Amino acid sequence: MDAPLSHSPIAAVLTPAARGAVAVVRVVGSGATAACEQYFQAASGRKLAEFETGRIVFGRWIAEGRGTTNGAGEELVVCRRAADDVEIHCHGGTAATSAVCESLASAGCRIVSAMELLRSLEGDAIVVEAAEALTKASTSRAASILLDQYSGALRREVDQLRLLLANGAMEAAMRRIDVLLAHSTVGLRLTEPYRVVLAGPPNVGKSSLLNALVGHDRALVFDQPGTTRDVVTSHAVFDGVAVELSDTAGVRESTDALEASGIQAAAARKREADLIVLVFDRSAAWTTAEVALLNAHPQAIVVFNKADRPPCEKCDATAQPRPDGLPVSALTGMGREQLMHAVVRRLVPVTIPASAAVPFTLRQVRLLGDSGDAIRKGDADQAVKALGQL
Ligand SMILES: Nc1nc2c(ncn2[C@@H]2O[C@H](COP(=O)(O)OP(=O)(O)OP(=O)(O)O)[C@@H](O)[C@H]2O)c(=O)[nH]1
Ligand SMILES: [Mg+2]
Repeated sequence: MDAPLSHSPIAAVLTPAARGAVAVVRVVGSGATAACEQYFQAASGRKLAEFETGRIVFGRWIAEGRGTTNGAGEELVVCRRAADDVEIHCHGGTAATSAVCESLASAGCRIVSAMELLRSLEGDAIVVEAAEALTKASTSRAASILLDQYSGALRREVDQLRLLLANGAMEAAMRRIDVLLAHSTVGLRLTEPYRVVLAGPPNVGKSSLLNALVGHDRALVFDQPGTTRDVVTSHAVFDGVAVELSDTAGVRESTDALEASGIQAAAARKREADLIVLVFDRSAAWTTAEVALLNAHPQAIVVFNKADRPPCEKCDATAQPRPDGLPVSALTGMGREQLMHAVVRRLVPVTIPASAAVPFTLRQVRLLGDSGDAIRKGDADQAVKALGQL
């Protein structure tokens, strides 16, 4: 009979299932080295177990099994990190890793996901969550904050909180939980971009502005209103913050069915947005249509594009004056940086100090919230219990 699964070594591909020069498979647990030895032949002819740990060993992976010495097999390097903890560095892509994993499965290893492997080795749930989040971080700012949590910033803060509660310092603990929850507004968005929608009347330069912000011609620009019909998205990084920018159809009454459907798609995108940037043309008349758009989106950042042209001073056709807005020119790039900063200030109002503790999963936020609720009720035991689950 096979050994129980929990006693088998476990193996996982650590690198993503994508194109890459090198992929890494890790094998851990009692019998890991023996399992690798069934397929790995060191170029020197020595057995893997004879090399000291930490040594990088070049050789071949002979999928047919021990004893095949005809020079076939995948060239790779293997490193024993510890007695029964082996890393196999093979060619990237999926073919080589699949072949290695098939061999390892035949040798009795249980093949698991990279996160499962980490979970089975790492006792600290925050470290596991940070490792997983790190694989999804798309900016160095996000990666740096998550690396701090991986290295223990949040764990140390949780330990401090437990100490404070044990000493009856309920108010101090509450203040620190409030800081953590404020930081979580940033933490929860480290692995997905903020959704920013460029909206406004037709022909004001929304598509031009999208192109200026992302630095290449992503959206079609034309000197006639009603050019953009579908929602056009592009990704960018503003001050280290990942944003998904959506350019939308200009809003106006339209009898054209296609344009009307584009305007509907724009409305749907605006409803899902974290932030709307309302774009107007500084050189065009300010009418009731512009006022209606402005009133429909009171939280929007207002931008007056085409600021390279003389402003339209005497052509306003409504009693409601133009609001304050950021003058920009998609044509010359004027105001571009200021717009990016304004967007980031709005999306990320909290500044995270270096090495600060930042909760970054809903689980963490829920448990911190539970702990805070218990403190407010004067229940220190319950507060500690919630923190204990972190
Ligand atoms: N002078 C000047 N012209 C601009 C600027 N931005 C856009 N334009 C011009 O304005 C016209 C419309 O630009 P688009 O970017 O297509 O405008 P839009 O708001 O996306 O238009 P729709 O998709 O029809 O709603 C084009 O002729 C652009 O070259 C600007 O900052 N300055
Ligand atoms: Mg457009």
